[in-house]
Amino acid sequence: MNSTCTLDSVKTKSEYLNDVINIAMAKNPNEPEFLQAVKEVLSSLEPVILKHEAEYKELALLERVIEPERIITFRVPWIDDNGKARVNRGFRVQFNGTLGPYKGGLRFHPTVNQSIMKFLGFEQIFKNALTGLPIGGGKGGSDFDPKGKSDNEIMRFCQSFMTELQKHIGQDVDVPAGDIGVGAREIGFLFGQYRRIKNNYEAGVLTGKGLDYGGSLARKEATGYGLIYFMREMLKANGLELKGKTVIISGSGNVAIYACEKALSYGANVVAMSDSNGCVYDKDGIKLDIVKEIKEVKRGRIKEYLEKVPSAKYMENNGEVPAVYTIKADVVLPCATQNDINLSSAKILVENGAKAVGEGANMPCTNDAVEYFLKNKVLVAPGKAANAGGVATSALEMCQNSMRYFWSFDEVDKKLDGIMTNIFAQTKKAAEEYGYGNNYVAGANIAAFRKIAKAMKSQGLI
Ligand code: NDP
Ligand code: 2IT
Repeated sequence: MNSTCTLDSVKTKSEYLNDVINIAMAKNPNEPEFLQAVKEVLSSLEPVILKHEAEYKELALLERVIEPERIITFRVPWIDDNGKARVNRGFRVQFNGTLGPYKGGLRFHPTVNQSIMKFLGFEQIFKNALTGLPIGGGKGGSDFDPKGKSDNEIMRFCQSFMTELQKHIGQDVDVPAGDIGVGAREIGFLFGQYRRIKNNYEAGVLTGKGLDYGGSLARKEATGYGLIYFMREMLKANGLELKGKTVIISGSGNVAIYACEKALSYGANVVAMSDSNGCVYDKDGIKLDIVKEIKEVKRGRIKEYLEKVPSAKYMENNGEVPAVYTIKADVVLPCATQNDINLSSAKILVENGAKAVGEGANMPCTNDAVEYFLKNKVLVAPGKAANAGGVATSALEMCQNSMRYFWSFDEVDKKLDGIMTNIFAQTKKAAEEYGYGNNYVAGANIAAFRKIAKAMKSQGLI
């Protein structure tokens, strides 16, 4: 989705903070998603910055936080099934390596550009800090569109992409994983090419690997399950629970499917899921096995759900509010892409009685939509905290690879639950400490920023 971020300045009580936001806008005028993420994070840090203004200014800390350590862009040539030469653009943004090797997914989607790569890399720094695990922030991908491509085309593309990317990654340098359009199939092809070029079995160079060659049990489920663990904690802290709640989910990919699975296990009633064309509404409850078959096996469209459940309704997207957000729900889980919920969608959701929004996707709500939710007492679980279960479990995969050992599904799942519970606790504590009440959006930014700022200060001016 296109950013709806305006290029207006943000005014805070900190002159330093205002200056840095103005610098960001002047230096990145063509990067609306990146500026949106920067403004959202930095403006919520106001009380922290006011406390340490002189020190941070002297260290140029904020200027460094918003400047990637390195951006790599490269040409990805490949041959399609008709023998035609094609070219895509590849990216890797190595944003901040203070806490560990750069870590973050690869996105293959036609909308990928530098602004989107940078906003994702920026968010990843804070998300990874919240996990408490030793991982820095990075992101990558390509404007390659995997839709409609054969397995052979996907393989040829992945091999070409890795032929260049391998120069810049390594298990102690930068560890990519999946994101939109990149799942186990793509990670397999990427890993194979890396191994071939390096002549070295470096299992920890990629995560999200297949279970038969170094992948972690529960990594596939981790982002969606983690989102629901975070949601459980957030609801509990506010006297609510998932049991009996009506849930709508945007998307029907990896995050959406496993968020649905865990929400169902807590007794929620998930009534809708979507893809970029539209949504299915099944008031009797989504039958997840059918969605898995359509999406994980056939790589089909969500509309095909009706072939198995004719009583369900299909609603095509048209207009600025995606169809899924017109359905009444207590809990809303945007698990598709950025800026999926704009102010108009937020208004409809609030009018329909939404109590909580859990961001499974990265930055799925526009900044004005988040503000509207918070003003109307809707709880918001911010993506950089709520969807951190995926990258946290990736870090657990790296840990298992280093040990040349593996844990059972239950062991990984218990660790994941513990990590998400802890992320919520840190988020809540920071929000309360800085006078933000149950604004967990600000709480997550503050908890993460304090960790990064402290470590950056220790490592000197680099
Ligand atoms: P998948 O590729 O598995 O699924 C993406 C889903 O989102 C599909 O249903 C897709 O529909 C939909 N979607 C993608 N782009 C758009 C768009 N422009 N408009 C409407 N719908 C769209 O990706 P994931 O489930 O892995 O990722 C979903 C979100 O979660 C992303 O924001 C990602 O960054 C985030 N995330 C993923 C993690 C992971 O571990 N995988 C971890 C943390 C966050 P269609 O098929 O029609 O394109
Ligand atoms: O946005 C994300 O956190 C991911 N796509 C997962 C990254 C990872 O390294 O597992």
